[in-house]
Amino acid sequence: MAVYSDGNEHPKLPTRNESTMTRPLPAVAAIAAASVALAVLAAAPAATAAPPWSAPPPDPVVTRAALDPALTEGRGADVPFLEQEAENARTNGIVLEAGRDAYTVAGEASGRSAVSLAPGQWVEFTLPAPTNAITVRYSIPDAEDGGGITAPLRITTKNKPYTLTMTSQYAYLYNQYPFTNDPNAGLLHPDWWITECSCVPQFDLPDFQPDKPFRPMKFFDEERVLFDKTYQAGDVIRLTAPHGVAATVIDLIDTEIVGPPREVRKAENVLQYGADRHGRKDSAPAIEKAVAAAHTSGLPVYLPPGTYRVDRHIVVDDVTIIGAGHWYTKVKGREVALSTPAPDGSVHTGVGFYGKDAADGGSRNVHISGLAIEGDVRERIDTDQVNGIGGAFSDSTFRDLHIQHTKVGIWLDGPMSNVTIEDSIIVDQIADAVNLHRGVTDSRVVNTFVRNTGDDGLAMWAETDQNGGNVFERNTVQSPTLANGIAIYGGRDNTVARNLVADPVREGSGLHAGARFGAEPFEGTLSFTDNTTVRAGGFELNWRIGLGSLWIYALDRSIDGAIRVTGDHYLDSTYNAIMMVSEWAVRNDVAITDVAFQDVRVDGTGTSVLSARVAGGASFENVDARNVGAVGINNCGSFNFPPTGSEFTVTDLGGNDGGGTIGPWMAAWELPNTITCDDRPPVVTPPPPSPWAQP
Ligand SMILES: [Ca+2]
Repeated sequence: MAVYSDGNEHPKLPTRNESTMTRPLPAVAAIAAASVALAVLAAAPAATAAPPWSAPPPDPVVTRAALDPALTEGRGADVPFLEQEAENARTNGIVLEAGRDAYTVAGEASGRSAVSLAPGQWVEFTLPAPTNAITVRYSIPDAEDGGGITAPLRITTKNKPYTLTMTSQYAYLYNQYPFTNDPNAGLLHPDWWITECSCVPQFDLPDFQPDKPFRPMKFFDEERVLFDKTYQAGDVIRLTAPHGVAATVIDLIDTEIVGPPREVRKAENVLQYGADRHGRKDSAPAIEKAVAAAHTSGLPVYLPPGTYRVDRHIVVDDVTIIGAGHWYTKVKGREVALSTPAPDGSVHTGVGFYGKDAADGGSRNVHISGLAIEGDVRERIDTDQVNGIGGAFSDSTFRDLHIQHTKVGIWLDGPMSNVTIEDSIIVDQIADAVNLHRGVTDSRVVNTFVRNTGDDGLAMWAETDQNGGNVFERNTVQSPTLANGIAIYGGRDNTVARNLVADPVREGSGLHAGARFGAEPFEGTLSFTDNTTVRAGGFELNWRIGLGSLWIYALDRSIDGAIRVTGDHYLDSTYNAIMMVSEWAVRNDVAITDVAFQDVRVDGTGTSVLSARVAGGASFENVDARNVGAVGINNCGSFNFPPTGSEFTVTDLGGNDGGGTIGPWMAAWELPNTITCDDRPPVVTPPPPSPWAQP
């Protein structure tokens, strides 16, 4: 989540002196305008001559989150596909200059770069392995008045052309939370403080008009194609931009071998109950009949290959639903406006499998696997239940799912216990990919791949009822366009382990623990273990300071539960590797007191290893850093600057080696609490991450 529960969009800047709050800064609106203009700029004729089709193909550059896979060994989801970034491929278009600013196309691209193609231009990839399926992440412009466009992308293989339909109908959100599809809208909340003028326009600057489109975001979408034959390693696939589209931006492709569809004979087959596998007729009643039959027969429900139209929730309890695999079985629906709001406040409904409400006891023993859920959610309405999976489930599993274009892929409202989400792909969401909300216990999200969320990738939110004993393990989260890769809001004894998080953009970072949004306290031990982040720790637009790739934020209350960070790797942090922070207004009321870092590697920070902007402290043991851009410890404490030193104490437990431009990152002179506070030290861009020599 990136917006405060009190309705304020911004925390006040815990700045060192008032002058930095009022100093005019480069208008973000200007950056926004520049990024939209990019689509036009990128359409300029390219100078690069096209190599002939017969030229020997370049070697493929296979990456994970735009990194050498060797740098992420053992972390992140074990996915069946191989990623290739377009910026590493051969093209006669333009490689976008790498950049991490919000509201820019490059900033939202994987690896923070992509290729922009004018009509007829192309990018081509050499296949690293046999391939019969491809996923393309792309961006095309919005319609002039919003709402998106569609256009064909030509895919040429050595003996056959295919066409993939690109759309920007699910891309492009503008303006202030909860955003709009209208690029021409004025401020949605003129009575909110905004960073663009450092003012509340309605009261301070009634004539203020933001540049339009204001704060454009969510430029990308992705689409996939299953070929009817298998191509070999070394074969070339060329993507050619359509005519009539000023610029087609290709971010990356994923290629893989998809196995044959799964057939389940001993099952309640939805076709027997009248489902339409061609996606024309509403299949919800047929699926419900099959579910009812399954309750009697004890068999699973089977959805053979096909597209099944479902425009509302299917409520499930005590049933197993199996598809032929998420490349073959798709449950797809339109978002439907309700004539009267539902009791839960929804004004729309849409495709989704829902458990019974927790208030009604929830559902139990539900197992759904092997299918895709494709929604039709184009705007963010927080009261709408338009999620791929929703409601309350205990003792349930969700496996091998592909969820796209819903509001939140899987939003669970507990209390509930023992849910497993595994081996799934959740992409192109308006908000989170997964949120374990309210009293979710002993549940796991494992080996799941997340890309292009409009809010936190994976979240645990202990609102009202305490969460506990949950695990996020071996997941990959890429390019959340708002908020965090992985966020933990309160909870007891939760674990975040062996995940890979890349390229968060704004109002959040890679890994986050926050005492905020009305969450229950942190209790027991929150563990961050063996995670890797890359290109996180970016610029916080409202505070106007750099975050940390991991950031711990005490807002509603102190964080005095134990937080143990062990074995994490923070690579290429845009600003800091680690931030511990409070809010200016509560800086004398809260502290973060029981945090220990051990065996952590920091490779490349634009500024510091640790930015401390809260009272309390942390211990460090064997935290090694290199390519550190600023002072290792930027210690502001809680900004009272007493003569006894900062209110934040650093405990050196030994073995904290390495550093950067200023010398050792943990130098004796910084300990235990030397005030080194600098809101905005100059950023020194580090070299790209590289292998860490074995000790
Ligand atoms: Ca890219």
